[in-house]
Order: sequence, then C-alpha cells, then structure tokens
Amino acid sequence: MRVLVLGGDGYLGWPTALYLSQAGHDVAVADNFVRRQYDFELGADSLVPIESLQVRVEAWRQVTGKSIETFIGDLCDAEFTYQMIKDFRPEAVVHFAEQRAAPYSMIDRKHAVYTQVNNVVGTLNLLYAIKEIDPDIHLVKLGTMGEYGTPNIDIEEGWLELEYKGRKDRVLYPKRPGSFYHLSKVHDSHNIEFACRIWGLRATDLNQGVVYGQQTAETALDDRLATRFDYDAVFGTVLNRFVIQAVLGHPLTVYGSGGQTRGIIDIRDTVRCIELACDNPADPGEFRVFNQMTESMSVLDIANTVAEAFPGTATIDHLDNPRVEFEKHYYNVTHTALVELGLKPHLLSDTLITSLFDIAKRYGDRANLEAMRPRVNWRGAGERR
Ligand code: NAD
Ligand code: USQ
Repeated sequence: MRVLVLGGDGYLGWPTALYLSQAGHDVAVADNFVRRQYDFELGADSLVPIESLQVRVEAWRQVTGKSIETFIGDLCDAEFTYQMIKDFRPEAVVHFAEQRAAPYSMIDRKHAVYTQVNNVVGTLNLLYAIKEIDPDIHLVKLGTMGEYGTPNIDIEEGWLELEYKGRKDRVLYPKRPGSFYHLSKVHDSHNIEFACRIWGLRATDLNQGVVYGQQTAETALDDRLATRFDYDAVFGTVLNRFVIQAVLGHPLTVYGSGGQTRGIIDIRDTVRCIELACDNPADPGEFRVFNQMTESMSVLDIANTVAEAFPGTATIDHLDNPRVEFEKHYYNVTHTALVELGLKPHLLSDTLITSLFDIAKRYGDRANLEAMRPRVNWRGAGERR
C-alpha cells in the first residue's frame, strides 16, 4: 500500500513511517519542522539526540535498503498539500501533523490561535485535497482521548446510541476537552465527520491516549534512527517525564492529588494500530472512531509504578495543579475495536520502564532541569505577545 505519513519527522510519525516501510508498504513522509522550532522557542530539546530528516532517511536506506520519499512543507499551504497528494498518489494518509501540546496551546492568546489555525486549517486543506484529487484515499487521523474529557458516564468509541423522549439516534459522543489543543482535535473530528457524510470520504479518527516509550524495533536498529524523548513541562508527556525525572534525581512532579486518570499506550502499539487502521480501511462515507489506548491509570499510580521500578530512591512531589481538570472522577473507556482487528497490547511493565531508565541514563547529561518545572497556568491569561 502507498502510505503518506504527515508529521513524519515527529515523535510518533517517524517510528510509524519506519514500521510501515519495514512491513513492505511504499512510504513517504511530510513535515514542515515546526516541532524543532518549538524547541528553539522554549529552550528545550529531546533528551535523545535526533538527526535531521535527511540523515534519518539516508540511514534507513543504508540499514534496510528501503527508501522513504520526503515532502517538506506546511499543510496550511494548500498548494503544497494538493501537489503532494498529486505527486505521491497515496492510498492512505496518516495525519500526525499538528501542534500537539496542551500546555503550548494554553501559553497565551497567540499560542491558542496558532494551535487551532495550524491544526484545523491543515486538516481542512487535506480534506479538500483528498476530495478533489482522489476521494477514495483513506484518511487515518490522530485524534486524542482528551476530546472526551472525563464525563461521568462510560466513554464509547466516538459514537453514542441515545434514547431521548422516546426517540433514538446515533450521535457523535459529546466532547468536553481540557485545553485549546484538545479542542482543536474536536473541531477536526467534526470537520472530518462532515466530509465523510457530505462528500463520501472514508476516515478513521484514532482517539489516542498518552503515549509512552522511546524505541521501536526499527528505531533501535541504528542511533541515527532514534525518535524524540521529551521531558520538558510543555511537550514531555507524563510517564516519559516521570522516568527521566527518576533518573535525574528530580522528584516526580504529580500535579495536584494525582487522582486524574488517563488512557495510556506504548509507542510500539501506536505504530501497530496505525498499520491495522490502514490495512482495514473505513468504507466510503464512513467516519469511524477507535479509542487507541490499552489501559487506564491515574497519574499517581503512574508515579508510584515508576518510583517502585527505579533501582534507587525516587520521591514524589505533589505540585499545585497548573491545569484545570478533575482530580477525582469516573473513567471507564471502551477500547475493543483495535483489539478486534488484531492488536496485542504491550501493557505497562517493569521491563519497559527499566529499558527507559537505561535510555534516560545514557543521555541524562543533556537535560536542562529549568525546563522541567511547569510554568503554563490554565487559569492565567498568559503574557501578551
Ligand atoms: P510531534 O509534535 O512530535 O509531531 C508532529 C509533527 O508534525 C512534527 O514533526 C511537526 O513539525 C509536524 N507538523 C505540525 N504542524 C504541521 C504543519 N502544519 N505542516 C506540516 N507538518 C506539521 O507530535 P507527536 O507526539 O508525534 O504526535 C503526533 C500526533 O499524535 C499529534 O496529532 C498528536 O495530537 C497525536 N497524539 C499524540 C500523543 C502523544 O502522547 N505524543 C497522544 C495522543 C495523540
Ligand atoms: N501530569 C502530571 N505531571 C506532569 C505532567 C502531567 O501530573 O509532570 C498530568 C496532567 O495534569 C494530566 C496528565 O498528567 O492530567 C496527562 O498529561 P500529559 O502532559 O502527559 O498529557 P496531555 O496534556 O493530555 O497530552 C498528551 C499529548 C497529546 C495527546 C494527549 C492524549 O501531548 O498530544 O493528545 O496526551 S490524552 O491525554 O488522552 O488526551
């Protein structure tokens, strides 16, 4: 299959491109490198050094003999997006290419506007390009479990069967997200569902939980194939941050009581889920939603699990929560669709955590501890820029 991976220079896009290429698909990646730009803006960097996209692609060719085509440009540039679809003629487009950090979107007005324009306009350009060039292309879009928020009822896979005043309907599951970033994904989901309903496009929205891990079988083949490993308070996600904090002797930064519960997933399962979605496309006109997570854990349980696995002393600090979120709530998520397609989840284990400790130890001296402390406060309006 010809698969185009948008955001293919990022934390998840790059390992996904390698996984699909190794599995025998014809793969191209696209990126505008804005993720590397955020690092310059924030004074942070991936703990594991990453090569340029050009070096990565050449290393992949040397190691496996397989080639990956590259498209450098911005999805918000409609001409670029149309030309890329015309040139590569993909059968599936996997769309990772968005600003994905909740705290980044909450810095101030400018960052909120940037996040929503980048994400919503990029996806709209893509929908139009698919419609006008080849409506048969299957769009595999990365959404987020955070679109749902933490409602007091079970979370279904995208749709809800509703009975109201004696009548029944199937409606998009109500959304109550927790940041302007998460909201951008809700807007995308609505636009994609509309495009499927009105134009007959086919799409799979993958509402993914928080990803952890740094290596896949393919990225481990050569240091030049490594993907990012973020620990800063803006882009670092919770489990990866706790692992790196433990290794650096920094207290694990649990926000508030830590009772907030999230869906989580191993990066090795992320790449497999994408392949499963591509191999089993949605029907024309179908807007299909999968909850891409393998287990739920509270933040405090994640901290305790990391601390217990650490071969030394790791302490836990309860910081004032910089976010506005429930710390005590119901959380019961249906996530059976990907398992039914063949996913065999890697559940969080001590072995995985220990392997992450080793990676963090190897590169620990690259860490900037100043970047560890959360500075973006949901309640603040942020500074004016
Ligand atoms: P990332 O920031 O590392 O990768 C995204 C890539 O997209 C970057 O390389 C960036 O340069 C590129 N990009 C952004 N805007 C672009 C544009 N307008 N045009 C072209 N390229 C653009 O993020 P990630 O962690 O790999 O996440 C990938 C996707 O998965 C995101 O959509 C994110 O919302 C979703 N997701 C991530 C996680 C997680 O824990 N990392 C969890 C759930 C969902
Ligand atoms: N948290 C802490 N301490 C930390 C970091 C985070 O307690 O040091 C807490 C947060 O308050 C939050 C939870 O951990 O309750 C998760 O935070 P996170 O930064 O790991 O994840 P989040 O902001 O939700 O965003 C990440 C990705 C995003 C993706 C989302 C999936 O950056 O792209 O969409 O995970 S989900 O959470 O399911 O929406």
